[in-house]
Amino acid sequence: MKNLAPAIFPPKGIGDAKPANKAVLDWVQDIATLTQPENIFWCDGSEREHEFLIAESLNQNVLIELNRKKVPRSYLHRSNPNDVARVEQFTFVCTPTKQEAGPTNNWSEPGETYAKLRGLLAGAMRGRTMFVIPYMMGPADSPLSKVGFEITDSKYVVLSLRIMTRLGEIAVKRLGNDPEAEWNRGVHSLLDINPERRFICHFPQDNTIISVGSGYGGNVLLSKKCLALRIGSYLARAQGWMAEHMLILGVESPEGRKHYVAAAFPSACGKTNFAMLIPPARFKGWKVTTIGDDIAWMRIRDGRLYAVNPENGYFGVVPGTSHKSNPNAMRSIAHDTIYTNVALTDDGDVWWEGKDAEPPAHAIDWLGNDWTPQSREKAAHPNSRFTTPMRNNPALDCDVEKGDGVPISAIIFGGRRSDTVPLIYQAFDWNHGVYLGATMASETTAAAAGAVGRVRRDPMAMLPFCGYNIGDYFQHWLDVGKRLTNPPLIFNVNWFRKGADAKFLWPGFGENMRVLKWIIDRCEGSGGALKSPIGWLPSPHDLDLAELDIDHNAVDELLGLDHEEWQKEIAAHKEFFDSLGGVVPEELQKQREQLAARFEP
Ligand code: GTP
Ligand code: SPV
Ligand code: MN
Repeated sequence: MKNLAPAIFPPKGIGDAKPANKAVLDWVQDIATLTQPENIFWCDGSEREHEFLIAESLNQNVLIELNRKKVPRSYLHRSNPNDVARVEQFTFVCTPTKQEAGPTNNWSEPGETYAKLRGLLAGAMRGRTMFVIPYMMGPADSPLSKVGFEITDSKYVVLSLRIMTRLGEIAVKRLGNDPEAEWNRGVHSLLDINPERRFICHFPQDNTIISVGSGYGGNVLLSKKCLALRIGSYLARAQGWMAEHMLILGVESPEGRKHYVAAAFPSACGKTNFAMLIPPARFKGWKVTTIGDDIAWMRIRDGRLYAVNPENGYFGVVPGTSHKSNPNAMRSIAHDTIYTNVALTDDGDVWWEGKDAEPPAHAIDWLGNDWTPQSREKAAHPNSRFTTPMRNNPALDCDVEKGDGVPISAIIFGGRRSDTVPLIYQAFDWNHGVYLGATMASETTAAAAGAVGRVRRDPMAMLPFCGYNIGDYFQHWLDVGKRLTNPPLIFNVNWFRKGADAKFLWPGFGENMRVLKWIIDRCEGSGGALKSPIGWLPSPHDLDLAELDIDHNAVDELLGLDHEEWQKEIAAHKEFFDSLGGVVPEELQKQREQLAARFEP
């Protein structure tokens, strides 16, 4: 087998930041004995370490340097073509019983799974360097923050985690020397990047993740989906908080009144774009700021929900990103960014479908092949990504490091639905809102391997990320509601409804401010709405659509309820609940019956 990750040998003073905690040292020793690396590299996140790793990654073709004038300190990485997205079918939750993992997770027995994985890891790092990465999720002084260690044989993972997490000393300090302290154990090995030996396994009871056979994204940056969501959601339920697949944004009116909202949209359904929204000219004086673009950790304080973003950077979808759709993202990724699976132009710049301006006359596509505008293949993979520090975001919220988090006024659910679901509506109350989240659906995207465009139920956008029984997760949401004296209002949006011509009816992106404004109005008790069977619906004049080039019919269609479509939708809710095999809380069954009854004449 070709060695995919040849060892590197740092000079003195680099790679020797060995922590003191005995539990960590014992675990590293165990994994090293098993995987047999050439050497161990203890990461500290320093500038010197970074420079050394970049130089070695360039040497070994893990990274390609981009044109320093066009995109300073930025690099292109090409993943293996068989390894370009999360693999849900190879993702496992290994609780002691299948029932704890629940009907929506792949389950495998922990003892057998450890044995299988240890078999695959035996000798896997021979001739390679084993990196030990200490990282912290969440602001420095937050009670919600968590420490993780990731062992990996991938330099790309080290360089990416340096952007995505708070890496190094800060985590080591937070953990301290108590061998009983809570921290997450993550083991990752590329093995030979073979889909047949690709497994992403979670052991919630042990706070442990083992990922093998992939080098891509959410499969290997174990801080993200594996810790912050799957293990995170498990810990959150046990400890009384929430770990959610949500962006968090701040919105400030010209008068200086500020609200924070959190929004759960499934993968590749618009979180990063919404989190970085720039209001259109009509909304002069309004400001939108970003707390996070993918994950929210929330706790209850004084009867309200407060959220922090556990991450330190953005791992965002590249295709479609332009100065028109998302100027803040374009500015963020103009420097100090790792690009994965985009096209490389002849002058060392990056290109992708949907970028501003004309396509280059010639480029090298994400596979490394020649590409011209006449090529049938896409230049960038549909799930190509940027990895960029949140500090690059011109719209970063000033309270992003606030340990207490920011108070959440509204929670928004939303999916990618061509039909049925209106642009925006509001739940009647918390429990009804939980029902909206529990029954949301979305057309599948390139963020996960498999068919694209198939409508599937994706409760709270957590279907691939809930680390325990989904019925217990629904109950946790209901229980949190009981503890909130000042709960956020809950909404549902759909940017993706299509007209008869199969085109999006709604312009989306910055124009989503118009919907956000209505949400804020509702939070302040001012926005108008009509009571409909599915919830509070704005009428066209309740939304500020001034200076927007949109047809009246399109607006009617966007806000309309087609009773026939909703009969099918309610039947699909029932079918989904039934498919979960009796774990759905009584309250949500009742919500469904009430919804059906509201449609009766
Ligand atoms: P993950 O990182 O996978 O969790 O995705 P995400 O939810 O952050 O999605 P993102 O904002 O990256 O958007 C995914 C795709 O949807 C991109 O191609 C966007 O251009 C497109 N998109 C985002 N917002 C809108 C919108 O308001 N309208 C339309 N039509 N497309 C949008
Ligand atoms: C998602 O799929 O929701 C992502 C990308 O945010 S990944 O990190 O690959 O999971
Ligand atoms: Mn995501």
